[in-house]
Amino acid sequence: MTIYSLSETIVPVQQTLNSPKHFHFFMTRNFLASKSQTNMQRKLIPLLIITLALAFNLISEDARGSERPPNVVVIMADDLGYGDLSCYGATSLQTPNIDRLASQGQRFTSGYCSASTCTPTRYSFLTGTYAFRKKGTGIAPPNSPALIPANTPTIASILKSAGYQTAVIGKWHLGLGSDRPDWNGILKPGPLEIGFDRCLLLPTTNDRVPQVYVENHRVLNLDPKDPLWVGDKKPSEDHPTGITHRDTLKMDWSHGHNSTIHNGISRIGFYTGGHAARFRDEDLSDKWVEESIAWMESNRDQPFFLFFSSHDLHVPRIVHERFQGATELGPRGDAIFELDWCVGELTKTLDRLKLSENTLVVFCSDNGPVMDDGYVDEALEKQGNHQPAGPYRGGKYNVYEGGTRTPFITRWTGKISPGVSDAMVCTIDLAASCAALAGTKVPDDACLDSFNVLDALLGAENAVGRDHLVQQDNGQGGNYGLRVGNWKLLRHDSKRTKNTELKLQNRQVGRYQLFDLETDPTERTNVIEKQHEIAERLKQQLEEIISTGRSRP
Ligand code: NG6
Ligand code: CA
Repeated sequence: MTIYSLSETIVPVQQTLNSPKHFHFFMTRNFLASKSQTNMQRKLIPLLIITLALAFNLISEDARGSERPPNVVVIMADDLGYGDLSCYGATSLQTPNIDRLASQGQRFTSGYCSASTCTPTRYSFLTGTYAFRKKGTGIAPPNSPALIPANTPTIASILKSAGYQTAVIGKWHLGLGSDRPDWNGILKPGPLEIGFDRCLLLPTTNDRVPQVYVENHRVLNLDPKDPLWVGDKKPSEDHPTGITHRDTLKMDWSHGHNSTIHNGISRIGFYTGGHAARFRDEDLSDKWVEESIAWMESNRDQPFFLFFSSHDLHVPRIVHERFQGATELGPRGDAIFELDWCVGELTKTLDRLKLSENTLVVFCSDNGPVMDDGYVDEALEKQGNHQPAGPYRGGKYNVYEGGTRTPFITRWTGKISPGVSDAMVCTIDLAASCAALAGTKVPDDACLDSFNVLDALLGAENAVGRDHLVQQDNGQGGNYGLRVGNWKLLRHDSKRTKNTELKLQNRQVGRYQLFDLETDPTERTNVIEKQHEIAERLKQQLEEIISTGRSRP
């Protein structure tokens, strides 16, 4: 056997071992260079090559393991408040799976979403830019066009450029299409145009029409012979609605939500057709969990980013039959229980695929809690002692702490030491922080308000997170909160609010209020007169953040 044939046998061995090609080229070329070898050398050389190749393979396997950036799984709940989980103090229901996640990772006491409604928080989470900077980012209607233009850098596109596979599964609520969604054609732009490789979506919220899934660019299971029409006017005189057929509903509405009926529930907006594509509310969570598991399984060998966007506990709170009555709190509590089940299934899958030690899981919410959000579902009647916003004032739709300070948990087995963190972090920071995690850069003109708080997310000792945070209610020109350390400034630009307490208050208070969260976490004592200097400093800081168009360096 000549050394030349030897090299031919070694190369395939090395290739199956998956060791870097330049290594064996280097090795074989150097040994091949000398033709004057003794017999002994001829016998030893192949052995040496094999030994070195094996050793190098082991080393490089190891190096690859530590070089591979971790997967990122962001689980975003809908309308989940600070006090809604047992790991955040709830006693009226138990959330064992989320509690386990918290006990294995960091549980944040100052974790925020950036807005107190869904669309602006999701806009900011994906783009890393405050939604108040962009017109039209308030709660999106059923026929909303895509609110994030194609090719906008997002957490998904940033991770994709770092070699991740990316998917969003669940609620979208950020619009589809350029002028409006083309329900029977190609739904573009959407997630696939801003960095996601795959999507399976509920287009808006489930209290808005239509109840169909969008898979990548199309409505899933749509029969072309039964086109889907979506609009905001009643399509015909005899079209059944929540008003005309109220006595047939399986869940009554309390305000709004009285247009087209599907699955015994009347919704916001009208639609006809697309019957084969329609889903049952009860099956949403199962479908998304099943899809997420399949997607993680098929992407287990490369870094992936999964945005699991739950609909629990948004209205209508219709959980799967097996969870109905799971709690004493009625459908709202049952939806928290269903959410907890989803978290359990996803984390179990990571364990089964042996990915928990290579996956950063972030659990968060899109806005604070609301009880009656338009359906008669006993949320208030069965509330008992349950405090959905925990100790905080307000909730969904306003800029008190309860509107945006929400459960926030990070877990990365073996990397994050378990504990409770007071560092201030926000969903808007995930873009810059995950870029750092993946070892890539955020473009200078993107993610204008996203701070790299990775050390806080990973539970580093003494990490403080951000030093300030702007909170907003809904869309542009609404109300703002600015937290700096323990100080919280409220700026009321809009008297248009769905929150009666705030509406009344907006009439009574001036444009600004100041609270000391250390001594007054429930924002009851306005100290704007007493703390004039601090108030002026915060007013100016807020104005600068709004007018300069960015808050990160
Ligand atoms: C409101 C809806 C509310 C909910 C919210 C959006 C009415 C009366 N109220 O306009 O039910 O859908 O929009 O919620 O229609 S969010 O969590 O997606 O922001
Ligand atoms: Ca929400």
